[in-house]
Amino acid sequence: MLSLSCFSQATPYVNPNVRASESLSGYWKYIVDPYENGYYNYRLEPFEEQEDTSRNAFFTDSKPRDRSELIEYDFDLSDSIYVPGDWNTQKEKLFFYEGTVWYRRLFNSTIKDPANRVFLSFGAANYKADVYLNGQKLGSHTGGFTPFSFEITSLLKDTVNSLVVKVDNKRLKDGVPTVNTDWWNYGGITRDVNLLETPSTFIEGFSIQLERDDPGHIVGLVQLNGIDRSGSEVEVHIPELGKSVLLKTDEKGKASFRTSVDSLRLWSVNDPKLYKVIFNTKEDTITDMVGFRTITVKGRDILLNDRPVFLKGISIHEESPIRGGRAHSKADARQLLGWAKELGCNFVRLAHYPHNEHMVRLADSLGILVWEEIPVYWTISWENEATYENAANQLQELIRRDRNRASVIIWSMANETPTSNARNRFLTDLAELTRSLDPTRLISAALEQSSYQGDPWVRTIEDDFARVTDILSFNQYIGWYDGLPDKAEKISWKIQQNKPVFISEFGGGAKQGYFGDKHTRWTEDYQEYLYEENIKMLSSIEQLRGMSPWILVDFRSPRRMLPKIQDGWNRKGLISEEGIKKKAFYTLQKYYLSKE
Ligand code: GCB
Repeated sequence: MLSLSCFSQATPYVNPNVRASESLSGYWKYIVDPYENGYYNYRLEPFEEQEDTSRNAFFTDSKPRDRSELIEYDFDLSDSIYVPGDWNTQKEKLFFYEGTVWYRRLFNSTIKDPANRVFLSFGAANYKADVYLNGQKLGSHTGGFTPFSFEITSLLKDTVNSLVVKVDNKRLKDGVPTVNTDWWNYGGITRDVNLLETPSTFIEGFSIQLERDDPGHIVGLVQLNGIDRSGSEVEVHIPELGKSVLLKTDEKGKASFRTSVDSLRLWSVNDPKLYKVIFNTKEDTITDMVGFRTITVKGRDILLNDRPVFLKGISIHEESPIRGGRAHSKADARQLLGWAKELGCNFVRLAHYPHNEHMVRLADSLGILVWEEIPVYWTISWENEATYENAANQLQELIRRDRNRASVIIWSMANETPTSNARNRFLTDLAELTRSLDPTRLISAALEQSSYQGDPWVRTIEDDFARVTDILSFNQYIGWYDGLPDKAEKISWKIQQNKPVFISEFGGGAKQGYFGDKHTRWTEDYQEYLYEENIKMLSSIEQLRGMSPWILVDFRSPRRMLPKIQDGWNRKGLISEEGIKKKAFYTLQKYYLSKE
């Protein structure tokens, strides 16, 4: 069962997917501010920390009061940009920009009941967001891929409200991720922004799922927020099952439950059954669609509802092919997961950070299993406590958002991180935190392989963190960074851990439409050959239980600048950025369709 601490973050997350909301999507005004002139005075002191805040602070959204006043910015006269969306692909001049951009949106309050509370909810903003309403700071959020909200009840005006958001996507050495990644650092308010109205005491969060060791029971908990949170009645209602459970909250506003169920249709890949679940209090109602299933590991098998499953997967970056830029919409999710389905997948690895919520909700309804991960990637500052806190916070925000998604079966802690004591401690702490928040799902990390006892032809996994994970996952690039594709048949694997093996990455680049012989790098033929040889090699690992090759679609990366071939794109996609399938797509498809 999920732990209560998952709810206890400083600000509640009010999820627009389970209650009525008003979208603030649309064109917002923006000001590019590379020197953070709207944030600091000329002595580099933050305006917001001065007693008498200057009206030149951009978040005050000021206009000259008379014809003499000096105000050196004007949102009304500035250009507009669409929210949600990254700035890089919307404005040519911002393509390579990394720094601060200020956003402003005016809105009228449409609050229905003055006794209600109002929240502002962001799906994500990359990387740091400072949020102000009517000149007052609501708070800030760090981490580019997880949702956050702020209460705005006391600041909301009946007339026009000015919402200003400072978004800064500068890469930071001690950040999560750190400065070095293989993806584009898209900046901006990249996901939906919503206004939500709740009663004065409202349902802040809930979890509901099948009990891990007893699928005859549903377990869960509810957290209320507000003045009347303690001693309140909550009804958990699943109409289709004829189930209704009445609870009373404790002094902290929490209530947990366990109730028997029979004739439940379990959520599975072939039958992704979702039940409508309704939570009612005297004042509040929220509704969600939830699937019930178990996911466990037994020896070398992964069991979905107690039955072995082979994870036919693909890795995906959160990029919208064809339109370009960060993906954020339901339509983007439909395109990406539609291709995964066509490929024959029952599994996707959402790399290398939490993707938007539409992806996991659609995976729930399509019957696709999901690996989710946080951007603990390559060379994180393992010794830095604040870096750990940041990673842990992103993980908690992800779990809080997706704990009711049946599709999500694996929380991944990290990708290709070099082993050291500090790193092992960091990851082990993250894994412990994850288990305390959610002991029902599996834990993994994309590890690295090495030679067995110095023999380059025998490969193994030597990593202390492998002791902690439920699944032994690793990336390997035989045929691309490590020899040519024909090397694969000469390699054997000596896996020493008695765990299911999952290959979280393999692959190679091809420029769509470039053909040649199978030894010519960048041709579709080379990539096809690489897939054929890798699939053969990996199939010889007796305990292989799945894979998510790298990657579904070509994606933008500043590390990939080879002219005429890469031009700023990592070409390991099975599909080009224009949506055209390469030969290797069909190689993998054939393999997946032939597998149970
Ligand atoms: C990796 C990384 C991935 C890169 C990929 C590559 O191992 O995990 O983020 O994009 O290799 O293409 O080199």
